[in-house]
Amino acid sequence: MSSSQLLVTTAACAARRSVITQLAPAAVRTFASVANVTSTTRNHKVVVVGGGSAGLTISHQLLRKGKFSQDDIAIVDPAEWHHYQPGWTLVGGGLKNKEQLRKPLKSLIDPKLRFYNTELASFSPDSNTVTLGNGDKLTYEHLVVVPGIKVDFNSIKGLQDALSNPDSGVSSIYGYDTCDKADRTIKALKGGQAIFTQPMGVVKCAGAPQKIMWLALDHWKKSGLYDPANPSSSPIHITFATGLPVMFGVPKYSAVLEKLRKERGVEGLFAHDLVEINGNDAVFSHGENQKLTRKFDLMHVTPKMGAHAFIKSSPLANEAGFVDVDEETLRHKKWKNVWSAGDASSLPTSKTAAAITAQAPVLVKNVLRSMRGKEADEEYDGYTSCPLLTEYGKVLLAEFKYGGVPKETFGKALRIDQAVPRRAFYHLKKDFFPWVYYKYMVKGTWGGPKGWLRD
Ligand code: UQ1
Repeated sequence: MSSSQLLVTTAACAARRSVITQLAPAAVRTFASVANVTSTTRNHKVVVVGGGSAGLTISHQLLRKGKFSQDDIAIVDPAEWHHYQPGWTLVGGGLKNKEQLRKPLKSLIDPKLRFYNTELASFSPDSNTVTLGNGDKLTYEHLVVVPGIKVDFNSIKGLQDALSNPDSGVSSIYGYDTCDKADRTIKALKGGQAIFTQPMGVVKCAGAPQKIMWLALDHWKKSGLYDPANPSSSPIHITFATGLPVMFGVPKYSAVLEKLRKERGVEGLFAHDLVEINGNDAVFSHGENQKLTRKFDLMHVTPKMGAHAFIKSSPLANEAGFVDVDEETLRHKKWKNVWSAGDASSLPTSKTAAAITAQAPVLVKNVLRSMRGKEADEEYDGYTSCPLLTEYGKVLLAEFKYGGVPKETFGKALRIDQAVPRRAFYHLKKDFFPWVYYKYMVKGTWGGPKGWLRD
């Protein structure tokens, strides 16, 4: 997860800069340097691209190993704010205030780290160099590429306008500006059709599009506007329209959620992908070039998401635009001193902050081992998690690894089935995780299901 949107300077600007530095005659070059046009180059042992969950966690875990001096590690990120994005569902459900979930990014970075609060323009992995937006260059021994993914509000026609129109009934918990609009629109709805969407393709936290629906349903139920036992005669009707063929990607949890959907009278529109919003019409594509138009009074939209352009266009990306790393070691498949984790990586697991708790220690150990000339043999098993709110006061704690195989932290020790929604998991999600995140995780001392890290 990351609010760190590393914007690329325009190609034209970058090209102009390199022409000046490469072709200018000496006299002009002197003039250029006086005019502060020539770029500088600085060296760091590790450059971390991105100050989101993965960037902060990895940088501080590295620093805590005691092997690095002042400015050995650098973080590049243009963002002013760091957001606890898993909390935006709680904002949409009226349980948290969005301002309390963000902190100035600068305030979260240890002074021993060098912070470049600027965008990144390009990667030159053959020369161990990255170029910043202002033309300055950083060289490195190891590069950690963790800028997250882009939530593309332009991916659905009419979405931007609908979101910014305060009267539209359209919201999204996937953005700081619109997460509280979800709460306002849910509370304002007294009758009519409510639609909750999930797109086809990669999204972060694949459970969130339905978490907000379950909270809304519970609110309407408590307000007497929705009767799960008698949905057709309730003032409000609820539809979950998803690009996926099922409720959730892991069969064990999907079965439970499908049962809940049926019990609660929610219509399922599977393999339906929202492509356009036109007034109160939602247009979905499905099947082979077929379109379905539905009227709505409230709609919660999950936009499409994908790799940032500056990653997609770089040599580090795979075809889909993600940083192409080994699934177990997190090391780049081509450049041995390049690493990735989190949303920007090609790791075939669900993109969550919980996944980063398991990825970060593996990446850190492997970077340190390879710095000592040793084999990078620490392995990530694909662990990720989705604390899925099914109503106010209850969470189903999905935890799984590669292949959609459950890997439940409390299952064995407490002899419980985490697919059963529970109050204790609700408090983990609402109170414990936001607290442990800012107090320990971003500082490099929280290992997720493993608890606190000691070394
Ligand atoms: C976790 O550590 C964490 O980060 C603080 C989350 O929040 C985003 C989580 O959702 C989960 C599941 C974990 C994993 C920790 C335990 C104790 C299961």
